[in-house]
Amino acid sequence: MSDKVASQLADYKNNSKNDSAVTTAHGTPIGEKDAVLTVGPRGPILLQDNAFVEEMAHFDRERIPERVVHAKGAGAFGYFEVTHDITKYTAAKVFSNIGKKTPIAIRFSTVAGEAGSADTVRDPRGFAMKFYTEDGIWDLVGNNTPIFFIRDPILFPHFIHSQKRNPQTHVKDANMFWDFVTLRPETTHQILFVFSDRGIPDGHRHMNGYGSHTFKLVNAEGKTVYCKFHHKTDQGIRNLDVKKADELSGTNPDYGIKDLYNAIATGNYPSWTTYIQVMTMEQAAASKFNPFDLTKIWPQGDYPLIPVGKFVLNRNPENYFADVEQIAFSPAHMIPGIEPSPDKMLLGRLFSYGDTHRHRLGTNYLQLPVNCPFKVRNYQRDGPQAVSNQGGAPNYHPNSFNGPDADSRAKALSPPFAVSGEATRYDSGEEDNYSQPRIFYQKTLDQGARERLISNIVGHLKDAADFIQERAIKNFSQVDATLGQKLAEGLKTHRRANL
Ligand code: HDE
Repeated sequence: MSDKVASQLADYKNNSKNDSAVTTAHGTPIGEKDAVLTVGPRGPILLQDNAFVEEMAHFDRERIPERVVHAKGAGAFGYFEVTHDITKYTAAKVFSNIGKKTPIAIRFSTVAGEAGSADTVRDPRGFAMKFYTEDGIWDLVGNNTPIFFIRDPILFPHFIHSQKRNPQTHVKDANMFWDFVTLRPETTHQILFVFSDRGIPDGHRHMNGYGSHTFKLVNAEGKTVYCKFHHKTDQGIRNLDVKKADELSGTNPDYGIKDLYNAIATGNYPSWTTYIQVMTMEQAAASKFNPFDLTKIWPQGDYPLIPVGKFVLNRNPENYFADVEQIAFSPAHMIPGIEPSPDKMLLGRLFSYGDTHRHRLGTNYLQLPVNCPFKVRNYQRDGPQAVSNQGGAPNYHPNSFNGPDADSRAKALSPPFAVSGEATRYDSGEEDNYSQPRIFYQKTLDQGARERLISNIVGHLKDAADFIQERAIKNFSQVDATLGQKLAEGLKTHRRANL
């Protein structure tokens, strides 16, 4: 594969003409580009040098806040194509007929590191997809894992704090990490996944993606089912061994970005096959496990994968900042035919993403072309950078002057649903934390994978205090007694003074 990352500037030169003058931001030609306006050759500078003042002022504001999580990422564009009919489950237009293609954007990311951190660390990977559908934007903001660490969204900021830097030392802290996850044993399933081979994928092309949550699909008759989304990589799963990944973190920290860019730039377009799992309302009501618990998978033996379509990434970003740094995904961006389930984590996320975008990108972030290239008709007006402010259309509703009205199809595809129960704060910390991790450890992993898992956990847990190590061993023993025992053996040589 030729290195298109390395030749990007030369390629730009070959494919463009240098036939227009440099301008100020208000579009006027600049007569001298490489010198400030001074009195005499040695200065001082005159304040009337607007070309300089404007350039500095803009430069001073070049950075926007990085994403509070998932700060390091790679983006690309392409299309989603329907290969199988699922209209009996959903009337979402994106799935309306076989052969239908919908443009998509995608952003892959690591979670805990900052925007400049290495790609080859042990961490879940973000797998965020934006579908530019006829019915507006649908964002499926998933990960490369079908499960997550916690099942109550109020724990999220705490979980993330424990994975990031210590507030005093400003370094990652194994005590914080293992203290939190061992006090909340619902993290066990995802911890096993992340410390297994799949915790360090080989770039972004060789991993699966998952919508992870349970969603609700609505068909044209208003009938609903629950569903999960799976994307299987057509490149095959490939992971990096720990030594190689560590090496790359030092020598090639942008490994994942480069691999994706070069693959697309040389026509080696990566693709994935999309499936759904479906659970009827009746099955959900009778299910032995909570089907809305994000720390659990739905067993494929009971809820088989149903093929839906495929997607292909065939276009690199033209400008990283405009296309990837400013892309803003939100699980709240759903389209008629796809609705949230009662999954608490999903519902918590519906609020958080728009909120962070308004902080990071501004009130009108949806007017950025990458986020919504459509002509939007509504009653929101003004605010910073309102580039598409809807002219003379009425700005109040109801009105008698051709302002947009509610859509009957969208209404039909959002049927009423029943809720009941006593409102209180239910701590779900002790809800069946070990049965699925046990299947993962005993059945999904083979002997070699189990040994590597143990060595990966030991390699990280060894830096935590003894009492935290002991708590971890106790938790892992409830998954499998031998797992606990082997971890205890592995850690013996690493015991640290009690904090
Ligand atoms: Fe996120 N997450 N998250 N997350 N997440 C963000 O939004 C949040 C969760 C995921 O490439 C943030 O724009 C809460 C699960 C991806 O731009 C923020 C909770 C899953 C990305 C946020 C979760 C994800 C984010 C930070 C628990 C997989 C990157 C910047 C209730 C199913 C998207 C941003 C991109 C980003 C909040 C849990 C995936 C703060 C509150 C579960 C792929 O809004």
